[in-house]
Amino acid sequence: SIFQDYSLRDSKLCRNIYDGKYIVRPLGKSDFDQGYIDLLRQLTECGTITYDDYEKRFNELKESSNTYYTLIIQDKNVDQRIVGSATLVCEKKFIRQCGTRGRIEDVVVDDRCRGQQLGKVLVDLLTQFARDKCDCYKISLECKDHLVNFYQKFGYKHEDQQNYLCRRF
Ligand code: 16G
Repeated sequence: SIFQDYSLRDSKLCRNIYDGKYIVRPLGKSDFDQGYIDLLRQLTECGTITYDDYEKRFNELKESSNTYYTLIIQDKNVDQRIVGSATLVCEKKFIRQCGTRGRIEDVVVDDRCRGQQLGKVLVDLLTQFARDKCDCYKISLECKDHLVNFYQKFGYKHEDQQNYLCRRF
């Protein structure tokens, strides 16, 4: 997985987090019980998800090897709660010399833990990983207007003549 061949502990960004009150690590099955889905509800609707639903989807994602990389931040003190999460999805293509395109998805930080740069740690780590380990030729993301400034700090920008279109069902 990501985090076996990518030493999070070596990352300067993560050092404070390891020494302090948080742990950054890949999502695990037991995170269901630590409030992972409730954290995602702060981003969008999740419906009713039982442990069986969660485990089934977790296994499906894992079986798609080298594709889904979810990082979580866990509070070491407050009930071992999951307080941050973000996912990198790597899409393999024929174009760009059989290249790989990355997408940053489902970035969420608990309302109660704002202002501690937890979102920055997640986005930085996944962005570096996408570039250095997955060899992505580009990474993209979609976000609300008020978050454009936040993502621009990591080098994400609007591209000329590229629009985000969406059809909902
Ligand atoms: C945001 C998220 C996207 C997520 C979507 C959920 C980031 C960078 N973007 O656009 O990943 O899937 O919200 O909203 O985290 P939806 O439920 O309306 O699709």
